[in-house]
Amino acid sequence: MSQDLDAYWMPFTANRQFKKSPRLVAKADGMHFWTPEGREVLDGIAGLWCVNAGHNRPKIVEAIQRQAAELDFAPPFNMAHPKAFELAARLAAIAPAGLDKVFYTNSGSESVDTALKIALAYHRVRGEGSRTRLIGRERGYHGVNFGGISVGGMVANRKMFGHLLAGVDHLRHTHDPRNAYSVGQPAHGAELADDLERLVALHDASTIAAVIVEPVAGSTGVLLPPVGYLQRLREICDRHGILLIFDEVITGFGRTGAPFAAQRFGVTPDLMTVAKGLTNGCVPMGAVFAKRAIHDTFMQGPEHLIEFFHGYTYSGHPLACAAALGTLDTYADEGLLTRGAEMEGYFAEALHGLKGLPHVIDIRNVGLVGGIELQPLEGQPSQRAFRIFLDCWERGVLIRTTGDTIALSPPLIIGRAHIDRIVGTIADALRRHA
Ligand code: PXG
Ligand code: PLP
Repeated sequence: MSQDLDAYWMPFTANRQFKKSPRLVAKADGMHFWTPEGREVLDGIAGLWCVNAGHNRPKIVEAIQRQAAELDFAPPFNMAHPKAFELAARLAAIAPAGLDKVFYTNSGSESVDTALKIALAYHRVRGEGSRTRLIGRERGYHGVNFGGISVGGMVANRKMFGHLLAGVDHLRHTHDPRNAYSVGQPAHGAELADDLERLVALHDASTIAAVIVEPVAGSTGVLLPPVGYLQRLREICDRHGILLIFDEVITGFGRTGAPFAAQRFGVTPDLMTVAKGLTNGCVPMGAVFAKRAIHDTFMQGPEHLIEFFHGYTYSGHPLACAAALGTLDTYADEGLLTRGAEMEGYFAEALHGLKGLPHVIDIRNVGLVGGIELQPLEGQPSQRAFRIFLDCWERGVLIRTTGDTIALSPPLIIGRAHIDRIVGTIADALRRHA
């Protein structure tokens, strides 16, 4: 490797280990990456849960190229460009019923912090400014900004950064060993939603603004909502005037077999955060969907005043809007937002076929998301899964590991032969590392 790797401080990476044996990709198309040396690697994780339509899709590439030549930037404050409106209308049309207002950000982390701010400000503008508490959940991942790590539940992402936001509390996570090897949603644990009642009893509803959860927790190992859990959370929020926020940064745009997990599970939140699949990962972009009534609550007072003091230089960036429109076209042309439901059966069967292989202790799935949990190596958490990751990479399959769980989230264009190849490569790796 002749390239100088020194200056780049890499995110969420063991920098020293990586730079000793770097893994680079230089090209991508469809279901595959290629390394700079030209070695083909099958993408089992849609880049990083984001390239839902597969790589290098013509409508997206052309939209970005055209946009860059036509309008490189448009100021988003007090100004706009047509595609920002066109995209918002298209997004509202596929969103869960009622979530028809769209606020743009540049990432999932920004979407989360934006949604938390909308929740706090909403209560305040409607005269309930005492609702300042935010409730997250253990093992939640909501990005890396201060709001997101405050409501998040990953210890390593929190412990180095001081006191975080004040007044945050957490529900227990829903992972329960009784549910091991459930196909799809697990049976046990709806009652864990009652934790919210416990926090209401402790803090009083008049102090709680919102609760935020991932419908399916992705980053902490593909944890599904038990049957009835999200419904119960919705009921408790309604009873106490608490806003329910779904963080759909991973689950959005077809990942669970419906356009959004809210639709898959039949529960509609008040606010919904997205990113990743919004632009097929091609240009950074995120968004927050809000119920019309929440948006309209802000629309009071003199018309010449700003209603919500928030926004980013790159909110609704022209390149991002163009990429998102090309992405929505591609999803629509190929039925990708529901293709996960069609492939779910085959994917689930392949994944659950790994049961009984060395060190496998649980397998979880929904749509085109899978989690394969391994027994950690004694005293070396996450190392067993990392060895499987390296083994698969060397054999041309890209997977992702989090702790000792292998996470799969392939592009939604995946075919049966790709599924066989990914799962077969993992099976061989598990046998080799028995
Ligand atoms: N919320 C959720 C639910 C996410 O999964 C974010 C917010 C933050 O998005 P940004 O765009 O700021 O990264 C995420 C991101 C992994 C992994 O493999 C997951 C994410 C990001 C990087 C790695 O676990 N999710
Ligand atoms: N820091 C400074 C000094 C700025 O001027 C700005 C925006 O103008 C920001 C941070 C925020 O940047 P962004 O809008 O890209 O989030």
